[in-house]
Order: sequence, then C-alpha cells, then structure tokens
Amino acid sequence: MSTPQVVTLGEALMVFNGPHHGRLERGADVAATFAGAESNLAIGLARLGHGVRWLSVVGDDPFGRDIVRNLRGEGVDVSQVKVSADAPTAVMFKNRRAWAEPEVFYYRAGSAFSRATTETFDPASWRDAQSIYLTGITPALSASCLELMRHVLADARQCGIPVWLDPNYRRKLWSMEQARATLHDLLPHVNVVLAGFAEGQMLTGESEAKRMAAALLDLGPAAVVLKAGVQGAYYFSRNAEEFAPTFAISQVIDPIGAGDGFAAGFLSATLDGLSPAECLQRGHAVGALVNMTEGDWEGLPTRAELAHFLSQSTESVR
Ligand code: KDG
Repeated sequence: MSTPQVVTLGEALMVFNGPHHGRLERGADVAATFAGAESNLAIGLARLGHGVRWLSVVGDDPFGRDIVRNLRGEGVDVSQVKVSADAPTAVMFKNRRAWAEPEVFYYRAGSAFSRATTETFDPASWRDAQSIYLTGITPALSASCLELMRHVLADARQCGIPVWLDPNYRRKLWSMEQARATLHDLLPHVNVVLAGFAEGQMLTGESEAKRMAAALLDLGPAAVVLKAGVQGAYYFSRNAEEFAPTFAISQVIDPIGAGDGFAAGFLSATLDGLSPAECLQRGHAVGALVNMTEGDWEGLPTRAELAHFLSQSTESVR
C-alpha cells in the first residue's frame, strides 16, 4: 500500500448506455462502461499525477473485476478494495435522449458497497492520507454507509486530516429533506465543501452566492466552493473570496462527470499549493475537458493535456 495524497471512499457502478438515437429497450445496442463520483475523482487525480487510493466494495462478478482492473490501470491504489461474496456490484442504465438530459436508472439497492459498515475498512487505509474526499452519495445508499461516513469523518477529525465533500445530490436516492437533514449533520466535520448552486440552495435556503456561502460556512466548513454552472465558480473562506469564469468551449458533448472533474482539478491545484483563483481555474479546465468528451470520466486530462488546453484557451465565457 503506497502512501496516497488523497483517499476517497464510494461506490462505482457498471453503466449500460442506451443508443444515442433510439430507445433503451429490446434489441437496442447497449454500450458498457463504469462510473461513480468518487472513482471519477480518483481517475482525475491519478491522471494529473497525484497518489490516490479508492476505498470501495465490489461484487465477485465480471463488473466488479472490470472496474477494479480499470482503476488499477489508471494508477489508482485499489489495494484496499473489498470483494463481497454475497452481494453484486451496482449497475446503472442510462437512457440517452436527443431531446433531454439522459435518464438514469439505478440498480444499486443491496449492492456490495451499500452493505459496507464501520468494520469494512481498516482505519489505517485512510489515516495516511493528506486529504479525504467524500460525497453525499455514500450516506444516501444505506444506513450502514451513513454510519461508515460518520465514522470516517470523526476519525479524520481526530487525526487532523482535512475532509472534502461534494453533496452530489441524487434525487433518485433520497428526498431533499432527507439529504438536507443528513448533510447538516455531517457538514460540521467537513473542511471544504464543493457544491453546485442548486445544492447550496437546498442546504441553506439562500439563492445569492455570498449569503449561501456564509450560511454554509456557519455550518462548519472552513472553505466553500460554489459552482454556478456556465457562469463560473466562487471560493469563499472567512477572510477570502474569489470568482473565476468558466472556459468557452465549442460544444458540451456530455455534462455528466464534469462536477467530479472540477473537484479533481480544484483538489489537484490545492495539493500543488496554488492559490484559490488558480484552483478554480484548474477546476474549470478539467470540467471543460470532461464536458467535451463522451462518458463520465473518459475526458479527464493528463498533466500534458491540461497544459495544452490552458495554453490555447485564454478566452472565458463572460
Ligand atoms: O457525478 C457523476 C456520477 O454521478 C456518476 O458517474 C455516477 O456516481 C454516480 C451516481 O451515483 O450517479
């Protein structure tokens, strides 16, 4: 087990994408890949040259084996991933529609990861991290996953390891009321929260960036990153405030995963010791490259690709 800069914990799913121009039904050509907010982030950090460990549980099935093999191939430390003999890897189907955002169907209730408990991982598997990255998907999966999340947060606090959290609200997993109550309970143990505007609104009831950030800071985190869609993103702490516009891109091919890409870019720049403004810029650059590529993680750039994109892309949307 090599020493990671970042440890992330979460579920990856096998994904079956329906056809671009047809229904997801009998006879359809379905393309298999995998996804997962935390595994997307792990790949993003690994491609940028950071040491990252992904903690998860997969089923003893071809999907779990394929996911682990791919993450290992990307350079992610998968040495602590557990294989369950009794429960399957989660699965998701994506119905792609030309006229709307894709429709997602989860088959993850009772999955191998959803059965994880506070006993599943050795605390040593996160205690050597410089930062821990979690999302609001994990506590939505099961009562035992929520307990595991609380356990990691409490232990990280005691060990002095900063925790990052993206609420990643998924309405097919829980209601806004459940998400708000649970995340309010978890946020006092989080150091940096990276939220979309709608999530910030759900958590605080505020709709203006500065007031939303103030309310989030009051809940406990020392820093708040607010993603305001195509406009850009804000960084707030008690004594600093930054805004950076997004990059102009020719076409959004597939927006899913861009938030995880933004988080990977922002966290990568933080690990490199860059300023909040530079962190926002790297977050936007990585998010833009994910937006311009099919798939949730396939467009995540290497260092060289990121440098190339930044060298030619000086224009911003605003
Ligand atoms: O952020 C993108 C993720 O949502 C996607 O890759 C799959 O983790 C996933 C989920 O739960 O929908």
